[in-house]
Amino acid sequence: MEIEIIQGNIADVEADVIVNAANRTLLGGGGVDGVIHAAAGPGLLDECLELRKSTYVSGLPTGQVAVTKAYKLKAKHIFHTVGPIRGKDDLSLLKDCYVNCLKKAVELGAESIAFPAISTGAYKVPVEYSAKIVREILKDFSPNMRVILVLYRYADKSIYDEVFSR
Ligand code: AR6
Repeated sequence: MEIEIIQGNIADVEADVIVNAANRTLLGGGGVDGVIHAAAGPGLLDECLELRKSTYVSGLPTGQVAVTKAYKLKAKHIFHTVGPIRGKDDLSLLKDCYVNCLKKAVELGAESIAFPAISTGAYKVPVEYSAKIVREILKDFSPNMRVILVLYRYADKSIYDEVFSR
């Protein structure tokens, strides 16, 4: 496994899988979710609406993953996952987001996957907590895959770099 930590906009990253930090409704929002929907185009919202009618009638539960096509993104799939909200949910569910995405990526034969720092924006989870969880998970993950961790803020990339250098 190859781990890359980069600063940038996740919608510009080339990878088989782009992970979206979604919300339960699957119908879009701000942050990463807004950027991914805007870059992918309207087909994505249509597919999400269909998923809500068929598979996730009461919304996507925190920690689980829903797969859609990638539309105009340079990817094969978008994985939508909902992180825990600080002060409301059990933060250990953040681990489920990453583990379930990685398992699904293996299942689909993906060779690369790009993650944002799920829950560290609107959902207020500290970036250092996120970095430690992600590092723990990736330490135990053996499949031959390129994992790209995309941080939007330079300060957040520095925190990830520091935690991964320990
Ligand atoms: N590329 C990579 N990372 C980004 C980008 C980008 N273009 N834009 C922001 N970030 P957030 P959450 C960083 O709020 O905390 C949405 O409204 C950002 O700096 O996108 O899981 C959804 O619809 C932060 O570090 O996701 C949900 O309602 C990280 O991505 C809710 O927000 C996550 O920030 C989900 O909140």
